[in-house]
Amino acid sequence: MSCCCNSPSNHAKLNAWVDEISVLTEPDSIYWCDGSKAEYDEMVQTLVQSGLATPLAKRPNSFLFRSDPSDVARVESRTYIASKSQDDAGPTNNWIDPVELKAEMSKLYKGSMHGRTMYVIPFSMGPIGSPIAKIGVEITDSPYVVINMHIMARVGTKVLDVLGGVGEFVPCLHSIGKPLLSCQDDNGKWPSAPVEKKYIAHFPEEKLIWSYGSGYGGNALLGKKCLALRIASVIARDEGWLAEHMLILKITRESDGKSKFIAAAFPSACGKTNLAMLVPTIPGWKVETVGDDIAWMRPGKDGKLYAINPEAGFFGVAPGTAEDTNPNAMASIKENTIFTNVALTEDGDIWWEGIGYDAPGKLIDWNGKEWKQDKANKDQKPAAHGNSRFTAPAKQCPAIAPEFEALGGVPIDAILFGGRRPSTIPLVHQAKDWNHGVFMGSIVGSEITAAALDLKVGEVRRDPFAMLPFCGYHMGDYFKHWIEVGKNLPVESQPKIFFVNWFRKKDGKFAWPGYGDNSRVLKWVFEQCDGTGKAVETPIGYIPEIASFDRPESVSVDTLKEILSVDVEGWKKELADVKEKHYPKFGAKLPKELVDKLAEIQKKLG
Ligand code: SAT
Ligand code: MN
Repeated sequence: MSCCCNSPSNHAKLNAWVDEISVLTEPDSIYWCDGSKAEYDEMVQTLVQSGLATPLAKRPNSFLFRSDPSDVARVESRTYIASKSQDDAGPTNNWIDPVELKAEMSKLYKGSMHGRTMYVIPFSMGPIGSPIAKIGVEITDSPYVVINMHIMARVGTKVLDVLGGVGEFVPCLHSIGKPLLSCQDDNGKWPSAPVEKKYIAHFPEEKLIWSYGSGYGGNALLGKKCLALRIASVIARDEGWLAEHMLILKITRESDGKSKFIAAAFPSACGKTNLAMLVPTIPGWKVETVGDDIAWMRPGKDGKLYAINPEAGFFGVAPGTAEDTNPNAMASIKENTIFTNVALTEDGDIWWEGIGYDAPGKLIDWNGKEWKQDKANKDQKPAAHGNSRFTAPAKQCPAIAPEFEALGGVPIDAILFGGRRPSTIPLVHQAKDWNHGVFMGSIVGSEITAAALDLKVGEVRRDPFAMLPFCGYHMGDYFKHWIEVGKNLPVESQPKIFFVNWFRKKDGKFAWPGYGDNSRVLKWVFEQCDGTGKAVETPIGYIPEIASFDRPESVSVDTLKEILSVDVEGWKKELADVKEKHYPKFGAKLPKELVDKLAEIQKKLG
């Protein structure tokens, strides 16, 4: 196979694409990633020498990066679904005509890799060779992206072997948008483009991703939100499966060794990683982690839904992660970890707000400035950015499930939805059937606790299925797809669907302890799936029987009764809000099944 891009692959389409992009972006050289440890080490050394990475004396093979202060999170305002028809992107996505967007972005990509190496990263989302996995190839001019992709996906030569000469792959083009003039370097500064030049673009018909101008997280590690959610949700719709923003956990009753697998979706800041790595407070139960962010679920021959975690690592939020809230996460980041925008201690360790102990001495904050903790100063700026992250191999998690790499996935017994809801929504309730569960997913949201943008305190910011920024097509069609998937599963094999709420308040304080005590709710979920649970039927679904529910000592019977009862007036308001404000957004694409379900519950509430 002749190719000017020194390709190790005989895949003509891939080579032609790499050639085409190198002509457009004009890099100094092209490097095909083999995924080896030597490659990782070499790239890290280059990053250390250039001043972008700081080795951490206290954590073997671990490094700290500080990004540009303007490049610290996903940029939803610059994220686009460029489908041919605007109606296919729907009311919840930014849309630009794909022809127009390509013309605009091609201008930006022209020569954008000057003075840099263009890396070609073949990667697999999902265990290599799994029938549920998908292959992508990311082209990037960021070595930071390469090393993060090494941890977050399976990368390198093995993937090219599976791809062969004609296999399908999702092309993912990424440039940080900072070409170098001759003899220039980055001067130890994080390269990126200003926000008005950033684009995170998805072309769903072509199954193509173009990202420009950001080097950070989900903007740049294109296997994650861009491929595994936005593009995969479109592929899943076409192929009859589900690509979801869900953790996957395994819960085992140790007395008889029986296990159930649970997938769960929550909007951000609801403790998804903590739930995925939960340490139960009830004796005799064990929780293990399959995934903390994304689940791909396919109907199996036996009619059950089988899920894989398409990722190989955790890209977790650092602040708030501590030994007592998430010991498994803390153990996962002891070594071989990349930290971004956390604070640095004098002895070469990391620190962040909520790590569980005071800042030791003088720190360097995420902006690279000296910082000393001043507890008396309530306005002190945090040392670690609120969205600072760790990138750690999933295999380093002591609670990783043995099925983490199971090629066929794990059979899902239950699906949970949840949000931060100080009132109305009980600790847990179970859907009466699949479509009721889809209804629950469609109304997920968190209550605004501090006045934000255009919402008032107490209003609910809806985030259906926690997929608002991640669904690659019209959300109304997405609801419809969920209903269709359910129809194709025999009722007895369908996962049971639950709605949980760890955040109920009483007299201004959390009424439920959360964290490890959430295992008590998982136990009830387990038993409901097992046919041994004790439940009460209500207008909103099944609720645990109080007498047999495993209550923690810190929660009184009265409080438990309160958080496990139906707040009829609250629910009437909730449903009116869904009917009047939330559902109309989806127009004619809102499935009739959901309208009917809403009416049915309203009627039962009286
Ligand atoms: O930056 S990521 O998209 O990878 C993480 C997140 O925002 O949820
Ligand atoms: Mn996420």
